[in-house]
Amino acid sequence: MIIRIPKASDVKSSEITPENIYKQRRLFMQAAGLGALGLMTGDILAKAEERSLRPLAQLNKSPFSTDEDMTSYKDVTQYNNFYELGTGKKDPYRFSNYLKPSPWSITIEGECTKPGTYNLEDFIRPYALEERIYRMRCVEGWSMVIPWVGFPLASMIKQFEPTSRAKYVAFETLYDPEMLPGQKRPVLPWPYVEGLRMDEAMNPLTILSVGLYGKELPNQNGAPIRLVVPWKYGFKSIKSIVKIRFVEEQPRSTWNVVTPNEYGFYSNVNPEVDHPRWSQGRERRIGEFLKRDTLMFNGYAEEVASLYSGMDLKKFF
Ligand SMILES: Nc1nc2c(c(=O)[nH]1)N[C@H]1C(S)=C(S)[C@@H](COP(=O)(O)O)O[C@H]1N2
Ligand SMILES: [Mo]
Repeated sequence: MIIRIPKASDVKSSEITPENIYKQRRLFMQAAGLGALGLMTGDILAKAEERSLRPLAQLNKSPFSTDEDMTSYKDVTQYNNFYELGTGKKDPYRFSNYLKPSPWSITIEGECTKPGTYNLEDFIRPYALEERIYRMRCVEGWSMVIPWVGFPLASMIKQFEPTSRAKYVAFETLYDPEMLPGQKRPVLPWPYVEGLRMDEAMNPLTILSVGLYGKELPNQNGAPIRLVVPWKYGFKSIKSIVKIRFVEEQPRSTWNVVTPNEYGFYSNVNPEVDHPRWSQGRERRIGEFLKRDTLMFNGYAEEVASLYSGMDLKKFF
């Protein structure tokens, strides 16, 4: 069969319409702030069917939980920061279907006696899941109360037997521009990376989360597995983790690499150390109208202040 490829000059004016519509759509997308992702109308429609999230059975509520009012499921899952799925607050929800969190594997590397690559199910099987209702504070000045489902990072660390050289734990998000289309643009250096000092990682408040509100994690919240460190600004809680490495030196963390004068490695919530461009003294709890005071270590001082005794928190911000 012979296929005739038309030249541009062959195209009749009546056939130009679809291209005009395409251009109009593109202008609309740019106006809506979505052009940066290069995503078109069809992509939004792909959102129509959502992934069904399995309920997670037999959860005990951790005594570390706060009894404050929880942020609505809608806000927890439709007001997000996950730049791999767009920079707008609703983008991660809108574009969540790009991410396929199953099958998923995690690689454990570095200074430990049991490195290896595990599929997610095998990786989490040894741990009892529990519910942890935590305050979360974003460096941008908003906060939420989220009922996470997860297990202590410390339990996992013990399983892999880090050597005495392991002073820090480094984490990496998936790099896959098809599943995380925000990675098609150099908004941040990809993949997103984060890290904790070993004693921070071992603190009982630090968890790996695989769910929220009693169900599996929605993609926009970092499915299938993400870190949750409630006394630090939200960006430390890295999403959609594929790699965990035990290291001797302080690892890189994405926002510190991009803007070191604004974001330090520690990034503990601290109302006394302002961001260079705004105060950190107050915050808006999503769903509430009036602002409230931000608490030292996001209200978790009793549990974590001792980790930083003797450190100048203005220097190590
Ligand atoms: N990989 C990755 N992890 C990330 C981010 C991101 O852009 N990419 N954003 C961080 C920021 S700034 C915040 S406040 C929290 C938000 O988590 P949530 O959307 O589940 O509330 O995720 C953090 N983890
Ligand atoms: Mo954040």
